[in-house]
Amino acid sequence: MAHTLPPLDPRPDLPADQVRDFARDGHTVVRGLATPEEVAAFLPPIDAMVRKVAPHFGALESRDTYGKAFLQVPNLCMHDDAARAFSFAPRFAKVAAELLQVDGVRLYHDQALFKEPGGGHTPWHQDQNYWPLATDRTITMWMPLVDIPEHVGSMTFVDGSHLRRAMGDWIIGDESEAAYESMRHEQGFRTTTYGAMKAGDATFHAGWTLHRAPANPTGMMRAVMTIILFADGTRVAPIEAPQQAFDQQIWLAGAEPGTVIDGPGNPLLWPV
Ligand SMILES: O=C(O)CCC(=O)C(=O)O
Repeated sequence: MAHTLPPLDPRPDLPADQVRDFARDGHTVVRGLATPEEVAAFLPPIDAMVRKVAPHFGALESRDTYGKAFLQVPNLCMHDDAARAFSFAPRFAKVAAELLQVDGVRLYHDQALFKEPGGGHTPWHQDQNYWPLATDRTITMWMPLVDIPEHVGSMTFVDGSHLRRAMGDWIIGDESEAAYESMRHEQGFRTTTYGAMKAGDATFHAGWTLHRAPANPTGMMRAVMTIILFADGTRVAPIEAPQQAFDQQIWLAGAEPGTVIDGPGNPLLWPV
């Protein structure tokens, strides 16, 4: 219940060189952004929500590559007080605003990404291919709620790829994996992974940063919560692909291109 949850209060500012490096690389890690005790308070309600809907995903073997990558459960904050306290946390939104170097950030949406035991790789993709947001000031916080060992691993990012913006128009799947993988060989991308992570560590990546994640060869559930935020003042972008029309309806309440995004589904999370 929300009243027993620890408050995720803001922390002091990030070091200036971390903000500078994020602008250059399009990704960073903040170790210990939440303490093990704090995460332990949020894991049970989030885990229960994911496990409740898990049967709807069907057997792992019957899914396509994207479906095998994780149980993707969006909008937890709209259905549960504890998830709302997590996803609306000023601590996380403040870090996002600092990294984006903007005065304020709004929620795009949250989602749990639980990679099951035996779950497949997450194909190379750029998130912002999905998002009709007329800004490059977008960011995802990706926080494991359990310790993730080296052989499960966290994401791999292509350094500086966010500066190229759209590198293709693939949505996530076998095609995006093959296309970006051959680009990687041809162009010799420099990549970074932060490897093993503790519960409460978090990576942040920009919406245009090209990334993937390895499969889960273990018997553990890779329980991860993500929060996607964008700069306050952002407008709806022209709709150029079917997945963007979907996002426009689901995450932006159908707001028309050119409209400033400020509806109740996209609350201002920083400053509070
Ligand atoms: O959790 C994963 O495997 C990938 C997550 C991801 O692609 C994202 O948060 O943008």
